[in-house]
Amino acid sequence: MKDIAKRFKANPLLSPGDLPSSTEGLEITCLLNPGVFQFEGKTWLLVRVAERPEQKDNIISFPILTNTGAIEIIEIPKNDPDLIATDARVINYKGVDYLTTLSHLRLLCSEDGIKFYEPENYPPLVGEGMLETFGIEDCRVALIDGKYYLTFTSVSDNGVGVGLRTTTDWKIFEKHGMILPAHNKDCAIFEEKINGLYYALHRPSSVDIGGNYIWIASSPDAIHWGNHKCIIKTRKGLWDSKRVGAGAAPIKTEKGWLEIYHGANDKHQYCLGAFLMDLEDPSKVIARTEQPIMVPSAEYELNGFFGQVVFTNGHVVAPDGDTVTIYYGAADEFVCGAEISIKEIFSLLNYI
Ligand code: MAN
Repeated sequence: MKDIAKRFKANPLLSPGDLPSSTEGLEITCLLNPGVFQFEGKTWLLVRVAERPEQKDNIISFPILTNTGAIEIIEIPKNDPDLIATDARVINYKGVDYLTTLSHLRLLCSEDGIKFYEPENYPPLVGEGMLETFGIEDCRVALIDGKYYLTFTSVSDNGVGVGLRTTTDWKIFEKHGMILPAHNKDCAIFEEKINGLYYALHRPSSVDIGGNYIWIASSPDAIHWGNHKCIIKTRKGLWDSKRVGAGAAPIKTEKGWLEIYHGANDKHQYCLGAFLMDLEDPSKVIARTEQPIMVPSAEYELNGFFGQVVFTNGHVVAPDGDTVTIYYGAADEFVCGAEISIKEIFSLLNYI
């Protein structure tokens, strides 16, 4: 196994204590999984900010949004026989699933790609309406013809689906609602049309037959998606045996569209790998890495809110066309950075 990610010395770049919480009575538990883009000469992160009240002994408490956008706190005694709390991220109470934190998305920018700060007058993006009462998460940002397309996970007791908002100035957003209904997440739109159509990777989950696989779809307008095809499956016995999901928008290279994706095994260890799609018909996968290209190994990746996780949904490709700076969530708690060489990824791809 070869880990080819050169982690930033300054990691973690962002920790929960670095930002103020959005609301009195809540604290930031995790800063993770940023969408990434360039805007006005700077590198920007659209960071997932996961919050909950300070935890008291013997009680699990977490916020949810009401229909009108107000925050309601739910408190459940830990010894309640109707509570199943075995995963730090989700609980089940009286047969209903809840998240243990409520996420919104916050904009940060940087001149050097390492030190990030919150600029003034850029509002956070928060969940709205019945399909986002448990928040919005893990945004991918695609820039197409001067417009930014934000695809993120919308969570509520109805399920987990993909929401879309668009913007040109990061101040005014057009809301397009849920473009891919539950259960679906990890949606990354290609940053260029192919033969006149928009393309996107996405990750529906099929619980009984099938699994957590990566699919591709096309669309005339980036809102209505069809022509779905399953292109990447989990692999028994490997690091991506349990679930796979796309990272950020595929990178256009001479050899094809290169996608860095995450895979998890049944122990919930999240690693990164890569696959390559045909330039003219991206529903054809032409190569895939057998082994992961990045494995949780640094202290901040092994230990945190949910340990053993590296998860990326945002990157910047350097003008040299080779260096990809990925920004990633470590242990579901910190935002980190690392450089990966495209040439090195290519040397690890197995052609199919
Ligand atoms: C999974 C994890 C969580 C996330 C939920 C809802 O349980 O990825 O981090 O909050 O799904 O998307």
